[in-house]
Parts: sequence; C-alpha cells; structure tokens
Amino acid sequence: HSLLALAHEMPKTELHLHIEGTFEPELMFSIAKRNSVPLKYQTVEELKSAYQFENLQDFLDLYYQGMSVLLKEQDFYDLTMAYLERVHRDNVVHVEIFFDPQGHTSRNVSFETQINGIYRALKDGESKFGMTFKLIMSFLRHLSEEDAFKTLEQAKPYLDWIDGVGLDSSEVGNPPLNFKNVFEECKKLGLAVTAHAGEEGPPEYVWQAIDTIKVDRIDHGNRALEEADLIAAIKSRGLTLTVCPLSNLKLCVVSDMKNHPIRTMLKFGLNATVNSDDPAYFGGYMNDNYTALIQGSGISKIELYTLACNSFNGSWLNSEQKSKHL
Ligand code: ES4
Ligand code: ZN
Repeated sequence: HSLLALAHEMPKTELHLHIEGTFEPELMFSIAKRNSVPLKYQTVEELKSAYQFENLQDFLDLYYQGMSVLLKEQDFYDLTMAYLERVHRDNVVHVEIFFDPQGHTSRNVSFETQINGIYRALKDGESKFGMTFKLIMSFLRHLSEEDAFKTLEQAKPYLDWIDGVGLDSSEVGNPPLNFKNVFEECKKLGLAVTAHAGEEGPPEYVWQAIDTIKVDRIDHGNRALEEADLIAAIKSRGLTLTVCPLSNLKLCVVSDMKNHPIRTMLKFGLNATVNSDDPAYFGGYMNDNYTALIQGSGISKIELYTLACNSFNGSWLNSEQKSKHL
C-alpha cells in the first residue's frame, strides 16, 4: 500500500519517547537475571498479558515495576541502544528522549549511573546511524516540587548533556502550577521546557503549562480541543503537540483510532506530530503508530507529509541541523 510505504519511508523525528517505556520484556528478563532482581512475572508471556490498561495509572504501576531492574550503567546503555537500533529501521533520523531520573534515584541508582549509560548510547547511535538526539530530563509530578529541585541539583554537573526538562507521570491532581518555581529555575539555566498536559487532565492544565510553565512544546494536548480559545492560544504561539496515537488507544484516552483527534488538530492548523511514548507497552514503535493512523483514521497523503514536516519543525534542532537531515 502506497500510504504505508510513504509513511514508513519518510524521514522523521521522535519527540515524545520515554526511554524506560522502550523496555521490551525479553530485555527486561535478561537484565533482571544478570542483576539477580526478582520479577513479579515468571515468563515474557505472563508479563505481556498484564499489559491491559484502563487508564494512565494502570500503566504507570507496571512501568515503575519494569524499570526497577535497571541498576548499572550498562543496563541504561543496553536499553537505549536497543531503542535506537529499532527506530533506525523506522527511518527515524532524530530523537528527543525523556528519562525519569527520580524513578531510579528513588531506588538508589545514581543520576550519574543513569545518564552515563543513556548518553553513551546516544553518542554511539549518532556515530553508527547518523541519528541526532536531544536528552530531556523529566520530573515526576506525583512527587513534590522540592524533590524536583533535588533532581535539578543532581543534574547540574551534566547540563551540557541535557537539552530540556519535562513533566510526566500521574496527571490528574498534579497540575503544572505545582512546579512553577522549578521550571523557572530550569529556564534560567537555558533548558528547553515541555510538559505532559491534557492527556487525562483538563484544559486548565494545558493553560497552566502554557502560561505558568511557559512550555516550548506540549506533550499530548488531546484535551486542549475542548476549548476554542485554548486551540487559538496554542496556534498563535506556534506550539507543537507531541501526540501519541497507540498510547492514547492503550490508555483509553481515545476509544477507537477512527476517533483519534490528530486529524482535527491538523485541520485547526496545530503543529501535531506522531510519537510512540512507551512503545514496549503500547503495541508499537514510530511506524506502527503511522500504520494505526492509516488503517484506522482515514488519514491522507498530505496529512502524513505534514506530520513528518511538523516533527522536524517541532524539534529542538537548529535550522542548520534540520537541513542536514532533509
Ligand atoms: C507516560 Cl503516557 C505517559 N503519561 C504520563 N507520564 C508518563 N510516563 C511515561 N509514560
Ligand atoms: Zn509521555
């Protein structure tokens, strides 16, 4: 099918990807074994059968369990390299990946251990595949702003390796406003800023991300479509939305791919992009997300092309770096 071929072959970037969400069960079992960490599931099949979620929290509970086998620098390296090798085959030429430092420091795995492994893999991926990258440290919003500040302190020796900061984990009840001060500090340090908003949370949280956190990008943003003036604000500021079709389906943010809002976003002139979020948990990587849109939503050739263009325009590459890829 020519739409599938076009979508799969287009060069594109991935702007919304949690590296811990790329942890495939096979790799998880092998790292658990070499680290002598017990897993709650006995087999890959048993673990995979648990991947049925009714909401974001159902998923997060398994996500934090899964990442708990990551202990050594090499574990973070292997995880990241497996992802880069996988999406190189999807013609992803640039990635901007999140990691969740607090998901590891809370288990006494140092910030240094995490970032050394992730960064070394990103550099190796760049030399092997020509795949450029940005690294985004994400604060867990179910924890306190004080805890986020501690994480920022741990990050300070590595700011040359870190391009931006994000805000993720359980959205409802944990509004962006709670993290106003720490993001202000991040901005002063020259970090780019993004936040998950409007995945499950109300339009008000998207407003806060824009007006209080002053984000450079919005992760998800689905529920922004509930308010016309919010759509207008996102559009007038030229903010990119990093949308995640298969994630939305798996977490019941949308009921069916035919109801996915991404085409509506494009019709409103919003800079929507396609991303995989946590591909090991949600049933697919970058091209699988495009396939789902093509087979489920009736998306057109021009829309597919627009999505790929948006993925470059919404990236934090400078124009010279962008033109090298195109
Ligand atoms: C996440 Cl889909 C999603 N939403 C919020 N936080 C997350 N962390 C990892 N995946
Ligand atoms: Zn996400």
